[in-house]
Amino acid sequence: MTIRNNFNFKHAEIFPAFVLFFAFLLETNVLPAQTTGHAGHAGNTAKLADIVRDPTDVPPSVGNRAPALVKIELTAKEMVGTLDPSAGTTYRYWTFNGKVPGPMIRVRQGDMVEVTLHNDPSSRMTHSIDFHAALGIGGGAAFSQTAPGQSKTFTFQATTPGLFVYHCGTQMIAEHMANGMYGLILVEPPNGLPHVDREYYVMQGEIYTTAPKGKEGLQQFSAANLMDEKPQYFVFNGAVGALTEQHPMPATVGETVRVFFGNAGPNQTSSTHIVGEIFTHVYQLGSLSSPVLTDVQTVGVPSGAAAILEFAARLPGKFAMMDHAISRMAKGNMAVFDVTGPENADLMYPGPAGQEHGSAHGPVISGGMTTTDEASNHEAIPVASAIANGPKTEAAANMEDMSSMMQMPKQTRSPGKKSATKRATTQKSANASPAQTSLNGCLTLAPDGKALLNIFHSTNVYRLEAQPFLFSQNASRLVHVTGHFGSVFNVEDPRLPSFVVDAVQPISPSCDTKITVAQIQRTLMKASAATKAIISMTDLGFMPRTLTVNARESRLEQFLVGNA
Ligand SMILES: [Cu+2]
Repeated sequence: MTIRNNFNFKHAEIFPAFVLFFAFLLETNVLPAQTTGHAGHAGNTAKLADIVRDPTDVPPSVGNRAPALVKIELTAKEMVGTLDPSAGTTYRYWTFNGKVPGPMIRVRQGDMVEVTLHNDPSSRMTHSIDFHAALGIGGGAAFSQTAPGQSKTFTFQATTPGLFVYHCGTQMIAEHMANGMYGLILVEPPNGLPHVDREYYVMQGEIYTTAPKGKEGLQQFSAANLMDEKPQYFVFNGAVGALTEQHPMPATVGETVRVFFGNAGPNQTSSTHIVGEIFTHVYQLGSLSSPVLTDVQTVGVPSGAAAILEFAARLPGKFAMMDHAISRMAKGNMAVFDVTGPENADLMYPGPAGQEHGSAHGPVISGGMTTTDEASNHEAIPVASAIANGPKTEAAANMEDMSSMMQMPKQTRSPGKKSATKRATTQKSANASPAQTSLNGCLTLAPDGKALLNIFHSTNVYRLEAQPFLFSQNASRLVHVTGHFGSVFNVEDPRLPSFVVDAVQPISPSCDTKITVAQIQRTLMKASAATKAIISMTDLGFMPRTLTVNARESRLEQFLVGNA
């Protein structure tokens, strides 16, 4: 049994006795620190660092061992890392052990945890650590204020099971947290958590910069945006694309998956959700002593809190996890579970029930909604609402003339960006009407992963916004979309006004395929019959690698066969 007596502690004379007492009670053993970090004291801030935390960096369960003394070493390092690879954006992060989040720490209820914080000599700032799992003023921050090149040690007892956030507790704390100084500590109950097949470590964070997202080069921290609580980036594990491109999280059909999820904030609550999955078990707010929630769609995780989220991988595909405050996707908030294995047509398949798949179902009945709503599926759609902002005569003409259905309808621009483009001056209609309209064009991909609709017979390009906007089957296709103009995102690039998508109809399998007028006609007929349909999740999936940027200059006539 080893107890190191180097506390920087006011009551150091009584503390060792206190520790010895508990060590005796708990039959304490000394264990190596169960952290995932690659400890080291040399920090090279001149080189671009990979600050992204691999989500598989999860320490093993405590199993059935007795309480022990666990020694944790952490090193505060300030380093320039990639914030958004797609835009060449970099940022000066402040980290624990060079990664965001810092190491996940896994201990047992009743363990003594001895924490040594080193502050790398290359640091500019003092740093410290505050464990939400610790009882005591500042969660340890009072004993761990560490100047560059120095080290501090303190010890706490892990009294309470649960998943807890830790973070730097040096003023201004919000800045230290926004810059990446946070992580999770899991205090497992005796015998640990129930077995699952895979465990992942994911933390959401906010980054506040002076320039909006998408700017190349080293970005400056913005204290003003931090105080306004308006982050320019919402990231998982430190950077845009960290858990989509860099470390998508694999699983196999039939496996159970557990996510140790923390929200570092420092300001916003996360509404964590996986598209196309339902959490089977949720340890809400990270509590391991409360009843477990079952069958949950979206989990609220406040800033400075955590949750344990579990699901069963039942279908193959790319399952996107994000904050369902879904505007944040455009600010980088996205993770992917890449599930492989056999299809399960009992759960979902394209097309009418039973067709090709022969899956079992009960007797066919109508219903599921009110008779009024059912009848509304078959009502004629008023002409005026089908074409936004056009005079009725023009709209009516458009409805009759199939070739002009392929023309650009008059578009509505959101106010406040008049100077942005020449096109704006050619369009008088600046009133942001939410009226439904329809567009035909070719889908391509923006550098930030958003889908763009390149309109036929026009140089206009629209950024598409939906919930979530994740094309796979529709990628790089000629498509017909219905929706309305206007979005919060056009502030990012005023040349790309947004089109909020209600439904997408593929016209042809690719932007390079020749199509016939009849094909478009059939698509439009289908579209008008399905105006009320919400965009189908079966058509969606997160597969950015399969999207290709092409045909920005596409024109319908290039693809048409015969009369246009
Ligand atoms: Cu700090």
